[in-house]
Amino acid sequence: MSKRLTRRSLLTLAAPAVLIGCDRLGATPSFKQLVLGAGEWLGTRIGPFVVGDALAPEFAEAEMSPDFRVNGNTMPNDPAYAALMRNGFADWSLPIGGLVTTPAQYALAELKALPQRTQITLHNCVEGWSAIGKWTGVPLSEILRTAGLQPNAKFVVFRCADDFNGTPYYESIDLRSAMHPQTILAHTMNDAPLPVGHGAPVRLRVERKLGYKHAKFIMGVEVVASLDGVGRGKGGFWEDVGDYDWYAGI
Ligand SMILES: Nc1nc2c(c(=O)[nH]1)N[C@H]1C(S)=C(S)[C@@H](COP(=O)(O)O)O[C@H]1N2
Ligand SMILES: [Mo]
Repeated sequence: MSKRLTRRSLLTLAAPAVLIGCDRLGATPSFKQLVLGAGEWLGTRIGPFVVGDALAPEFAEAEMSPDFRVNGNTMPNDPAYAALMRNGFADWSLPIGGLVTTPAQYALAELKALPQRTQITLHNCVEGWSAIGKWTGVPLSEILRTAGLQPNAKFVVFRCADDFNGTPYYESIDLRSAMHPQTILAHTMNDAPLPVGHGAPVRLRVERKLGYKHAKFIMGVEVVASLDGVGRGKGGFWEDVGDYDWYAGI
C-alpha cells in the first residue's frame, strides 16, 4: 500500500472523530448534531467526487421567471456603499488579493471588458422558493488565473458591503467550485445592469450551490489557505450564525 493511500485512509477514519471531538469540545453531541455533522462531512468530502464538475441545468429564455424576488439584504446599510451607488458604481473597484501571485483591482468597466459568460439558471433558496434568471458576468476562473494562485491557496472568500446587526455578510467556496465554468461574478441580470436589490454592482453566481452562497454587493475577493481566521470560521455568514452547511451543493 502506498504511503499516500495509508495516510488518506487514516484521515478518512479519523475525520468524523476529529469533527466531533474538536467541534463539540467535551460536550456529548446530540443525535441531531451527529447526523448533521456526518451529513455535512459526507457532502463536503464525497459530494465533489459524485457530482464532479457537471454543469447545473440551463434554461431557455421562455422559462425565465416573470418575478425573481429579492431576498436577504436588499440595500447595504453603509454610507460608502450609498455613495458608490449614487455614482452608478463608476468609482467602485474590486480588489483580488490574498494568496495570489499578482493582486489586482478591477473597475466595473474592466470586468465587463473581460471574457463573459451568460447563463439562465434556477436559483434555490433554502427558505423554500426558487426562480429562473439570466446572469452575465466574468468567470471567476478568468480572474483567478490572471491573478495566479499561490501553492497554499485553498478557498476564495467574498466580502460584501452589507451586514446583519453589524456582522458583515461574507461567503467562501473551495477552489474547485471557484474554477467551475458557471461560477461567475455577475454584473448583469435578465439583460439589465444588476439591480441593487439583487446585489449591485457585482454578485456571485455559483450555480451548483444553494442561494445563500451567491454573495451580493461584493467588495473584495480574497484567496486564503484556511477559513479559520475568516468570520467565525465556518466560511460564511449563515454558516457562522445559522449553522448552515458550508458546501451547500445542489
Ligand atoms: N451580501 C449578501 N448576499 C446574499 C444575501 C444577503 O443577505 N447579503 N442573501 C443570500 C440569500 S439567502 C439568497 S437566497 C440570495 C438572494 O438573492 P436575490 O436577492 O437576488 O434573490 O442572495 C444571497 N446572497
Ligand atoms: Mo436564501
